[in-house]
Amino acid sequence: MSFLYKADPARGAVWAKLFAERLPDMPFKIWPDIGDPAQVRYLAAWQPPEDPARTLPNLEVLFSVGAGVDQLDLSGFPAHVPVVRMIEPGIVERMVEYVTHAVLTIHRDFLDYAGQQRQACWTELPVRPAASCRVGVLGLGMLGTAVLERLRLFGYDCAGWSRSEHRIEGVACYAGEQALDAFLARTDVLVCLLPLTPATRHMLDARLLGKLPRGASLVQTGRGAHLVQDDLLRLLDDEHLRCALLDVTTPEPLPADHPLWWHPRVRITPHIASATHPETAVESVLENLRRHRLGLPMIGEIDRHRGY
Ligand code: NDP
Ligand code: OXD
Repeated sequence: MSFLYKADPARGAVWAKLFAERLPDMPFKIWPDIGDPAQVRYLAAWQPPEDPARTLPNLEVLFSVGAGVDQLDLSGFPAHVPVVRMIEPGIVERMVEYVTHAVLTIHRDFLDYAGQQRQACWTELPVRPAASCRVGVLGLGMLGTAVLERLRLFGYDCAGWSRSEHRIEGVACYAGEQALDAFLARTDVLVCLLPLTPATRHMLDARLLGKLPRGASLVQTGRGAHLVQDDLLRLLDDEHLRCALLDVTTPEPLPADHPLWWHPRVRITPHIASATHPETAVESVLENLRRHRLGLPMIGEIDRHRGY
């Protein structure tokens, strides 16, 4: 019985060391050195091998090395193979840092000041209290909830939107399609932390973004395909939207001549908002291996029909 890792090799080396210390009886393989494929019972991957049912005929669990699972082509995995996403504190904390920085950048006008600096311009802009800045997070899961809990401490007026009802102290929670317009109408900084599913693909289009108040901004930390990029450009040029901070795009990376790279009201980072922290990620996988062996539910198992 072996555990196969197929993702970033540098992180894989850390996983291998931790597995050797914590679970020495489990041979740990790093793709493409998979050993005997029939021995592979567990796979941790960002992108799984092609035709997994044939390549890894005895696979029992697929672990995503990320919090999202849309990057995994699950069509080749038999229905009995559970798919488990990454639930670990490191990925949560990195995302909280990123979104906090993004919201502060927008609220405290740092994009404007960067533009002013390029023109050697020294002009004070009015300082607005955090309470006057209405932040709205799409997605109230592991990441959206943690982000809102932190932003609330800065005094932002916080709200979130999800499919089902949630309760988060100090946060106005909206649920379902019927509540979306009201949520958007009270949002100055929209943060996307949704999973990419058929229901959320291209959801951030002109229709939805147009329901934000004039002068609102976007922080896009979900997946590139949530956003209709041409619609975003149009809304920025019309000054309906003030600015956009994009961590994810379509494609990744954008071609060098893509207008988003050069737009003065857009800031782009290369899908680094968060990442699993190998030490805590391995802890989480080891706990799930223990649960799987005992026949207990694993933490982070997704619903393959729902897509998250
Ligand atoms: P979770 O699965 O914990 O939460 C997803 C949330 O989205 C839930 O609140 C869910 O609602 C809501 N949701 C899903 N579909 C819909 C829908 N159709 N309408 C309304 N709400 C919906 O995910 P995480 O918080 O762990 O992660 C979210 C995403 O963040 C990941 O899928 C990934 O795409 C992205 N990500 C990006 C990273 C980056 O570096 N840029 C890093 C890590 C993740 P409900 O609670 O009702 O089910
Ligand atoms: C993830 C990511 O889903 O890094 O974990 O995007």
